[in-house]
Amino acid sequence: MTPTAPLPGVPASCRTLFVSDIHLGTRGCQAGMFLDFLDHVEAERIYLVGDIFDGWRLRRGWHWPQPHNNVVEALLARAHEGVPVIYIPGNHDEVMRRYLGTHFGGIDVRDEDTHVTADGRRLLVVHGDKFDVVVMNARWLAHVGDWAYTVTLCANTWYNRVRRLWGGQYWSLSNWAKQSVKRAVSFIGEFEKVLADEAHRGGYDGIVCGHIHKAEMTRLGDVLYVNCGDWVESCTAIVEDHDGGLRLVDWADLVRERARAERDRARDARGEDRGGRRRKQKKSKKTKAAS
Ligand SMILES: [Mn+2]
Repeated sequence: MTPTAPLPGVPASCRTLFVSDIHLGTRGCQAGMFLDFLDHVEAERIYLVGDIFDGWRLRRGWHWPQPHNNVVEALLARAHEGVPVIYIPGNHDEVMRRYLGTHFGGIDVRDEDTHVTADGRRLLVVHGDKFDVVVMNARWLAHVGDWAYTVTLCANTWYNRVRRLWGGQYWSLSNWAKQSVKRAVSFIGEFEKVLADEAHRGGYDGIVCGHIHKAEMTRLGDVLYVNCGDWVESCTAIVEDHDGGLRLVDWADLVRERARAERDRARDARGEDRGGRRRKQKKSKKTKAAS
């Protein structure tokens, strides 16, 4: 697929594209924006870093307009064209976890993956929900041994499995944290730290995740913490250039800039200044100089 006109800040072609938390099937999903973004970038490899659709919501009320279908079709089309697409399920689309290790329509479903950048850095790619319980208990977990960390990680999976058996909702740590600003701020900091620690523990150069709907690219200790953000509250993605450089793309911001630039161009063409007034003075001077 050939991308449409390039946009400043976004490479028309990139080595890898990382996106997470699209939440197809919910009213908040910005499917149209995501399709527009996908139209502008050609990627050699695509990572879907979890919560691509929202199974928990779908069960309650079906909301699946045409653009949501188009997103699925666009991703399948990329896979069909030979672009490796790796799907790492999250907690909202965890039904996909039943298909770990399988391959459908050219899409690989994996629990996690190791991505090696063009400049040789090893990045662990995970959604991030399995660290919820660790994030909640980070304070006391810091004082106990490695075994407690492992047990807590396991507990998270089982806790939610049992909850589901009883017909309960997935208990969302991020939703809980969002109930107060103070809680949200400390939660985000804790989440970032726990995930960076996990990368460090595994000897990775960095970690790519999603889950908390907060795009970020920052160095924490000796590892790179990268969060894809989301396509609900914001429209963000992570792009790897051909030389291995990573960048955070804020699509909503770029679209706004594009619209502003187009308005300015149209105004310039009409001979108006940025405030919409005709540039009479300047024009007459120019004509004088020309004559
Ligand atoms: Mn999630």
